[in-house]
Amino acid sequence: MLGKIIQLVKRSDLIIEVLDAREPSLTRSKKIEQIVIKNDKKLLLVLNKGDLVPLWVLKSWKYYFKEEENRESVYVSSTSHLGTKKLRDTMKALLRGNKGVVAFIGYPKTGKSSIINALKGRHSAQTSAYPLEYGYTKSIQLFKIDNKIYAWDTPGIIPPDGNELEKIIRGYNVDLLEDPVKPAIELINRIIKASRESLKQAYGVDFTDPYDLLVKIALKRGWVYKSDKEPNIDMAAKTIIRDYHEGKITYYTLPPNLYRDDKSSSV
Ligand SMILES: Nc1nc2c(ncn2[C@@H]2O[C@H](COP(=O)(O)OP(=O)(O)OP(=O)(O)O)[C@@H](O)[C@H]2O)c(=O)[nH]1
Ligand SMILES: [Mg+2]
Repeated sequence: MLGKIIQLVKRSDLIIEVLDAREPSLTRSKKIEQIVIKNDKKLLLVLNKGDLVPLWVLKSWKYYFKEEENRESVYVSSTSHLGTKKLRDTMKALLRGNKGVVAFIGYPKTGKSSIINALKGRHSAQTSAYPLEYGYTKSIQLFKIDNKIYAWDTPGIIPPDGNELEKIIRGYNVDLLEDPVKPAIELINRIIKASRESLKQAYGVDFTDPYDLLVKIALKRGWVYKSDKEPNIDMAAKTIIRDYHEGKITYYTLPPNLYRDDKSSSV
């Protein structure tokens, strides 16, 4: 897989790493960033799903990336079409107004395809498909953004790594999990730390602890085993993980040292 990423980086002028604005640190791939830097390519961080995070948090992350790493970032919500003009302008500026090819990379489910769709507009169409290799079912696709900019969309190019919690935050396929309950409980605990209210709202139930939330979701939706009428916790656990990626749960994490960029007012 690394070989393919290197190939892709080499044939692009700008690399956009798409992060989940709720978990910018955990959805960053230092490995990919090193490849980009080694190949002397420009890197832009995009915090997507910005609609799930307060504006001051998005600004704090932007400020943090700039201050700590001198790295440019843009925050957007691709599904609400917020910040997409700013992103387009930043891409153009980084390409210095020249023609260029931009590669969108990132862990699964961070919203790479949604961003490209938001940028494409109605009139430009998909231009070609570039098969990764013979027999590989997924493909890296090239899209036309405008007259000068083309974009590679990459599916599942970074395998979700790390511990169980990190893996699911990084988009590991829930259907492949042997036991979805344990990581779901870890995820719930992490979300509770930031916002217990968001889970209550998302599922319309109150709960005492993560396990109780899974039980209540299962019962509310009628997911019980026929034999003993016990709640199907596995199904509730998978649902929470899926909902998390589909952008139904709002919460945030903050940069290592809370950076508040009160001065900046532009979105
Ligand atoms: N709330 C919210 N949800 C979003 C946003 N962008 C994407 N999503 C949702 O996140 C999920 C994944 O989006 P995709 O665009 O398919 O993500 P991807 O990175 O292309 O995923 P892979 O191709 O599987 O790697 C979908 O359910 C989207 O609707 C956003 O800005 N806000
Ligand atoms: Mg995609």
